[in-house]
Amino acid sequence: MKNKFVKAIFTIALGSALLTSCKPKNSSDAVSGDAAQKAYVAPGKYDEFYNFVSGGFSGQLSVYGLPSGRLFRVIPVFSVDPEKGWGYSEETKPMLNTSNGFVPWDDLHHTELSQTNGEVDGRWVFGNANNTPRIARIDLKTFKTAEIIELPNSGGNHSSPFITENTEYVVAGTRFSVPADYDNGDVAINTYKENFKGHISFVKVGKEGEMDLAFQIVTPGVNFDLSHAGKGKSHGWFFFSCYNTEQANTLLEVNASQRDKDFIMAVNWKKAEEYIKAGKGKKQAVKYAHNKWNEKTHTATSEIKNEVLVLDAAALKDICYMIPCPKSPHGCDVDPTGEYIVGSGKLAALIPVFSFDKLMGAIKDKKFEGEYGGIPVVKYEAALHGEVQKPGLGPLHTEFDGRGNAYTTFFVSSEVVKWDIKSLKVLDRVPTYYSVGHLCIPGGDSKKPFGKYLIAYNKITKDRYLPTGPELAQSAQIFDISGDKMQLILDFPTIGEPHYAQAAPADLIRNNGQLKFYKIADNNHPFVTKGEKEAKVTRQGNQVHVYMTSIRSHFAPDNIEGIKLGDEVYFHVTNLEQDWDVPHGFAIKGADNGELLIMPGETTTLKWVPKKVGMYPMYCTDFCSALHQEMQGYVRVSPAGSSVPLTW
Ligand code: K7E
Ligand code: RUQ
Ligand code: CUA
Repeated sequence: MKNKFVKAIFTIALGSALLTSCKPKNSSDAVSGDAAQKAYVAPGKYDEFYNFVSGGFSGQLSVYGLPSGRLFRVIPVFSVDPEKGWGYSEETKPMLNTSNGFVPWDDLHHTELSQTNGEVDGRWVFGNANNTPRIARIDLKTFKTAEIIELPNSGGNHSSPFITENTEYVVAGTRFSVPADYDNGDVAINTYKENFKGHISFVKVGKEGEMDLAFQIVTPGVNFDLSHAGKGKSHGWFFFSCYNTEQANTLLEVNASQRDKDFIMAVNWKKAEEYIKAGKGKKQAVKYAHNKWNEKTHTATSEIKNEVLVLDAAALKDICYMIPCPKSPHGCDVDPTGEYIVGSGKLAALIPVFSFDKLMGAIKDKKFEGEYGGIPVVKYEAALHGEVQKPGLGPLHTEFDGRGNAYTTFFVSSEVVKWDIKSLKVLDRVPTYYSVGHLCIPGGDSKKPFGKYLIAYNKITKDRYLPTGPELAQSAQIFDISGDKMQLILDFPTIGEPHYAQAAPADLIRNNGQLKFYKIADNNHPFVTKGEKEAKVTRQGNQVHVYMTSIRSHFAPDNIEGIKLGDEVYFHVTNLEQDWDVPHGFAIKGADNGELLIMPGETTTLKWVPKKVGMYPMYCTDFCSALHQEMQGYVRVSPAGSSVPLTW
């Protein structure tokens, strides 16, 4: 009865929200008074915060300023990017290697800044690849993707990449239950209950940020949706929202949401670490890629690993516990004190808030209501701090301001709701335009939020900008949350489809030892050319290596003859500039590997296999000086077997 009723309400609400949200909600008076001034950053002035925004199905990560909403940079991560030659240059191609070969696209949902003592520290930002499960680490000294690790036994790496309070681990949970890679995946889909499993990955992060897949925990088949680490008193625990605990293999609403409650799974990872140390992990044969960027040689390497250690949650009994959580929980967020765990049932009409202390008591006193696939299920009331009643429709994600308030997004009723964590009273609500997914408060999932701004990342744009045909940019909105009432101060368009985003004070990132250019003396690239006089062209069989330099405003060499059909030509271009902000580009007619963008002091390689005899112009693609247009040259391609000598 109750089930049907909630479902009916949800269906009606969803239906009407989709209809009404298409109408402009008097958008013109949404911004008022001093709002414009609050978002205004005068020309030549810097923003207060860096905002690292996931690019969704663009596979990239973009960097904005807050509160201006200005876009500074798109960092290529999981998708090729012709603008920067990412995935096109020979040096970067290995970064996109996987156990499935070269994968030039993915879907990046969540960004997570590294932390020290539970506070954002500005060293790295992590991102997840949802489709071909991977985690990337971006180095904030260079704003470049430094490392990508693939995750075996996973499908839809959604509950990822969330971190522990000293960045000990970056943690990921598989969204799809799948047969483990070490079992045979060639099974009937309707054997889901027997053969499909959940896996959580613990990726150890070293001093320099280097990642290593330390171990995995296998669970019965559930879909892990989102997660967050405990902090402070709950440091040592990790919390995952789980849906489809019916273990259905088709997720039509009737199937996946039959149960009144799904779960939040609490994981005692300190205990899991002890079990690993005690040799309780089982070695399983799997294949996954581990790709690293080497800052010394400016080349990437990709290694395929063959093994992972797996702990069995059901066999060990005391590393995982299920907490019932109303209908299809999505967001799973832990407040700055580490005491409160907020679950957000997408189909629920309330928000349950769990207490870490009560959960620990319930586990100690064995207040269980049974098992789920061998994992103890804690009684709902025994772990519950309380419920936020009638907060809105379709709760998704919650962040915190560090002043005792929580802010939750509501997709269906299209609003952000502010509530008091202790009393669970709703304090304020503002509409979003339209249908908000994630939100971000700088430091909002850490121990120390900077609760001045809140950014809502909306799924639907409709009438907010000048129309651009059937497809519109996604829309973000900035709210000032420094007062009692939230105030909308700015809309700004975003790239791809943002999900989660994080932000950090600008000075933290600016003062982290950011690099301005590479010292040419330190360039150890195997094909570096350290001065124009050393520029040359060499041939080994049909491989031609061009040791090329670029400096304002010419290439050396700039006229090459003796290339023959059937040759593979490698242009190794070294940018000799030793000045901030003077990249050169390189392109040649007909090249199917795009272009290069070479930073000062760097060497980058374009592979080109000419397909036709003829004259091929090449030029610099980045406007670099008054004589940029003069930065050009020719390559002559002769028939195979021609006697034209190699000259330059
Ligand atoms: Cu809510 Cu992929 Cu984080 Cu998007 S998920 S909204
Ligand atoms: S040129 S400044 Cu092609 Cu008109 Cu660009
Ligand atoms: Cu170098 Cu333009």
